Amino acid sequence: MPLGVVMKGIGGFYYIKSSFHGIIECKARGIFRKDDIIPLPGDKVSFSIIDTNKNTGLIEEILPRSSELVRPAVANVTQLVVVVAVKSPQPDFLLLDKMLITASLKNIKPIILFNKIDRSSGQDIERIKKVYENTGYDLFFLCAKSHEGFDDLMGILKENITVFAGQSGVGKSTILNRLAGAAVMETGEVSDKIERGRHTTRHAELLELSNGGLVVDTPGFSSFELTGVELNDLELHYPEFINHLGRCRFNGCSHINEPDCVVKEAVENGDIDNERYERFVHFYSLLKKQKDQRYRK
Ligand SMILES: Nc1nc2c(ncn2[C@@H]2O[C@H](COP(=O)(O)OP(=O)(O)O)[C@@H](O)[C@H]2O)c(=O)[nH]1
Ligand SMILES: [Mg+2]
Ligand SMILES: [Zn+2]
Repeated sequence: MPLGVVMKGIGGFYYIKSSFHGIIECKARGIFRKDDIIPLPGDKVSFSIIDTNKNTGLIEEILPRSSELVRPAVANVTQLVVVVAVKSPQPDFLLLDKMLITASLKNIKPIILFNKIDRSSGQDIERIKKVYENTGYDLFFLCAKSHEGFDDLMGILKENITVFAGQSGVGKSTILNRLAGAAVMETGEVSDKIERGRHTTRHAELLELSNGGLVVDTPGFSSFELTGVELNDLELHYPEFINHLGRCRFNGCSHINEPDCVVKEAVENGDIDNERYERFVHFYSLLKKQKDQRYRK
């Protein structure tokens, strides 16, 4: 039976791309609905052909997923590129760190892409570099308006399903249009888009690049909650903490108030960036509050 990838789903129809048959319009077997499984963009599926002339078929089976994102709803995502504008809109570093943690939680490789470097002084960029260069994340600095830096970015997208996420207006759609070599995504200033956005519902859709990489644009969001992270696991989602873990004086050290804490020492001597650590403390307190509330009920 042929295999393919769900590129998008609209109104009960799924568009499957397969190397042999091209794009096939499929319905899903009723059995999926019964099991409460809906094919998602990114799903690898087996399908049968119903009509070769009309290119229609039926999804027979959804293969096991390596990851599942909820916002946007996409399966088998391998990379999350968090796009941050160095200026306009002002970077939201809490949002950035939340997204990095979420990717790690879902077994997806996080990548940070700082865009609009033409809008900022070298000093601002140096400050951002200082905070993130020791984290172990892959960093990209880009001006979506020029051609610089796109070859490297294109290279890492090959053989991956990559979601581009970030605040509205940071340049996600501009970057994807440049990568695709065509204006496939709607771009523009935030104010125009809010107007237009009212009339359109958007579904996640996979876009295929010339090197075979699959990418997904997401509309920006104003809020993004940290969900599903266990309080005691938060430290594991900070790559720059990993080498220090297990070496604090206390077993199960939260790295907040305990004495002889190796993580805090690393912050003091600059191995771990102070801003990153402060946001860790912020998330830790939030998760702790949520946990305490759950127990009180
Ligand atoms: N100066 C500058 N403007 C950019 C850059 N990238 C995108 N923009 C502009 O920022 C605005 C928002 O871009 P858009 O791609 O729609 O952002 P999205 O909401 O993240 O998809 C548009 O007016 C773009 O032309 C860049 O690197 N430099
Ligand atoms: Mg956009
Ligand atoms: Zn500690």
